[in-house]
Parts: sequence; C-alpha cells; structure tokens
Amino acid sequence: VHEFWNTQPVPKSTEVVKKDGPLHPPLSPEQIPKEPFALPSDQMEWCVVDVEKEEEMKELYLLLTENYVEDADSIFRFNYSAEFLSWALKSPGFQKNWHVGVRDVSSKQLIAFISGIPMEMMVRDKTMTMAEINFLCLHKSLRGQRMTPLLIKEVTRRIHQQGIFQAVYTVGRLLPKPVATCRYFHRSLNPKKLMETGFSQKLDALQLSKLNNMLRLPSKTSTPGLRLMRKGDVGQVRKLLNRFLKNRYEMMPVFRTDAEISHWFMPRDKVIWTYVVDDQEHPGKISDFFSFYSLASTALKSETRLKGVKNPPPITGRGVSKHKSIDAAYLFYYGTRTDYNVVLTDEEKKACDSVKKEKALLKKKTDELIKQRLVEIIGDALVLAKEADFDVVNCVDMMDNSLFTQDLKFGPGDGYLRYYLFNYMARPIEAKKVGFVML
Ligand code: EN5
Repeated sequence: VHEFWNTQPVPKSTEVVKKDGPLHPPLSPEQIPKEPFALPSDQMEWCVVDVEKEEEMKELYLLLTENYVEDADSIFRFNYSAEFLSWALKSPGFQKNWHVGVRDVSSKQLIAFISGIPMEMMVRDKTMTMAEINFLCLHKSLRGQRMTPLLIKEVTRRIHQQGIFQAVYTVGRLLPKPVATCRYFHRSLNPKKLMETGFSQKLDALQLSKLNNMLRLPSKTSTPGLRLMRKGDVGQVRKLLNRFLKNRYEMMPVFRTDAEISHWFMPRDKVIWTYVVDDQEHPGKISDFFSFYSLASTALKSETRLKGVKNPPPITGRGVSKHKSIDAAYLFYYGTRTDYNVVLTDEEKKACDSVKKEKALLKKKTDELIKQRLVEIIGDALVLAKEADFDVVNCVDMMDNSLFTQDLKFGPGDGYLRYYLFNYMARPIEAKKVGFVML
C-alpha cells in the first residue's frame, strides 16, 4: 500500500504527529535533478501548458472536462471553465513551468496535467512559501500505469529548482496523512433540478413543494451597504482578510500584496463574485466582505450526454436526467470586523474567577457575534447566488462555516475534502481551524 507515498516526505498513515516542522531541510542545487523524469513511453513528452494562450487553455479545459474529479458514484464530474482555469493558474508570481503537461508525441494531444502556484502559507506560528498543487489529471485511458507519481515528482523537481520545499494540496480521498479533514455541505437553490440530476434525493410532488417552501429565499439582500467589490476596496479587503484569518484559524494564506487581493477577489464575469459591506456609520469603511466562485459539474447520466454513446453506462436508481450540468457557487473567503470591539462588561468579568474563564467567555461572546453577522451576510450570498441562477451553494465545514450552515439550511454531502502538506509535518488541525480555501 502507498508504494509511492512511502517514498515521499509526508507522515505515515499511522504516525501521530506531535511537533510541527519540515521532514527534510532545503536541498542544495546538486541534490535536485537537472533533467525531467523519464516518461514510461517514447510516445509521451513533457510540455508546458501556456496559460497565456487561449488555445492551450481550451486543451486543458477539454482534458479536465472529460477526465477530472468525480463524486464517489460517478454521477458528476467537475467542469472548471477555461476562464476559471486561467484565473486559477495566472496568480501573481506564477511560474510558467509549474503548469506541467504531458502530450502524445504523434497526435500532440494533451494527456496529463498537474499545476503548482506559489503562495505564502501560515501554519500556526510559521509562515512559509509553498506551492499550491491543483488540477492533477490523467486521461482515463492512461490510468493504472504509475503515471501519477511521475507527474508529482516532476512538478516537485521544478518547484525545488525555485528554492521552495513545501507544498499544500487537497484531495477527496484518504492518503498519508491529512493535516485536516473537512466535509462538504450543500445549500439547495433549485431542488427540482438537483433531484432530476441525481444530486439530491428523489421526492414526490408534495414533498418537493414543501421543500421549495422551506428553502424559499428573500428576493433582496438584507445587509445595508452591501455592494460589489471595487478596485478602491482592495487595500481594506487585504487588511481585513489577513487580520480575520490570523485571528481565527491555524492554517491560512497570507496576502502580501494588493495585486494578490486584486487577482483573487476582484469580480470576474462567471468566475468570481466578491461583495463588500460599506459601513453605514463610517461611509467608505469596509466592515465585512464575502466571495464565491462558479464551478459547474457535468451530469454524467444526462439524456443529452447519453445520446450518441454506443454503450451507455448502466443507469442506477437515480435515473437519467435531462440536464447537462449543475451550476454550483462555492463559498470562497470572507471576513468581518465584528470581533474587533468585543469586550467583557464589568459584570461579566466579575462572574469569572480566573483569566481562563474570562478568555472562554470572551471567545463565546465573539463567536456569537460572528455567528449573527455570518448568518446575515452569507444569507445574502445565497440570495445573490440564486439571482445569478446557481442551482446550489457549496462549502466545506472549514473556517467559521459551522456557525451558519444549520441556520442557512445547508446539509452535509457525501464528499470529504482532505488537506495535505508536503514536507511539513503539522499536528492535526480541526476543520473549523482551517482558513485556507482551495479552488
Ligand atoms: C482538487 N484540489 O464528492 C481536489 N462531491 O459532497 C478536490 N455530493 O457533490 C477534491 N454521490 O452529497 C474534491 N448530494 C473531492 C470532492 C469530489 C466531488 C464530491 C460531493 C460533495 C457531492 C452530492 C451528490 C453526489 C451524487 C452522489 C451530495 C446531497 C445533497 C443534499 C442537498 C441538500 C442538503 C443535503 C444534501
């Protein structure tokens, strides 16, 4: 088991991590191979997928659309759009050659991919530059040939060449050894379509109409001063977000520049939505913000898709759907200043007989206020996502999401998201202490 992972700088599945730190020190240039790893066949060649070339992004889009991550029952497959991929891969400081592809030599078809982007990560009290690894994908016809270890080793080599020795990645499956495990939650906006695609349970007409009533949302948002983020908000959002993340979580990115905030948060059509709350009492001052991104999933058992397929896959209990895909909004980062001015009253202090109790009470008070605020602003995110015609809002139980998922009628999904660190051992982090969102 784990023939490959046993050779890599990650904790063993059985290991109990007690202290945080790297597994190996930085490598010297001589220790880093100069040449790419050999591919298993001369019919394959390494390439760089150029994110500046629309044509190449289209090829990557096609590879992922047909071969990327599916749910456990293969009813859906992620369908990242080409515009989304170019946003995800072109972040400030990106390295061209960390967008690693493999092509078929004769047809030039793109048959495999893995990407890294650089980022600053804080794990408890340590800040490190890491590579954020994503979009590992192998054409279905190439599975079972031990190609994945090669892709991982090759991108690792290129990252090492830049003097970076840590990485972070998320996977649905269990590998050695997660630093955190999160569960997916879903908030239905279009119950009928979700049911018809096999995303949610089958219901009869009466149950469906009851559910529709239960899930009804206001037609307008409720937070005064809520508006789309603008260029002029970038600096404030950066301060607010970094401070919020550092105050509340144990693993989070550090946004060093306004350029990064601008890249990740300025609204982009059909890709990323960011709303800020312009404080009514101090106009121009941003008190909160939230963001969500668009990621559709192809419905693999839709009628449209099965048409023209010679041997359609057997259709199980969930049935064939008339929809091609479901449009999901995923919660991205948010932040609030709600916690800034929380203090204990003299009376509350008197009721505590130790510093420890005071701290606990302060935390409880802060969490209550943050909960109220998040229910309000993420409630507005639901209204906006509905208005933008999304079918469902997804998130995992990371950050302070558990403070609002129940009230806002999210329910647990069947998927998990596990966080892994490469060459950095860290004591396990609770889901609610994870402050790093991956696309
Ligand atoms: C990239 N770095 O499993 C790696 N999705 O729950 C990413 N389930 O959509 C790794 N099987 O629960 C990603 N419906 C790993 C996740 C892969 C995709 C995945 C899950 C997450 C998912 C759906 C149904 C899928 C079909 C059955 C699900 C229940 C919805 C219901 C709606 C209303 C409230 C309760 C739940």
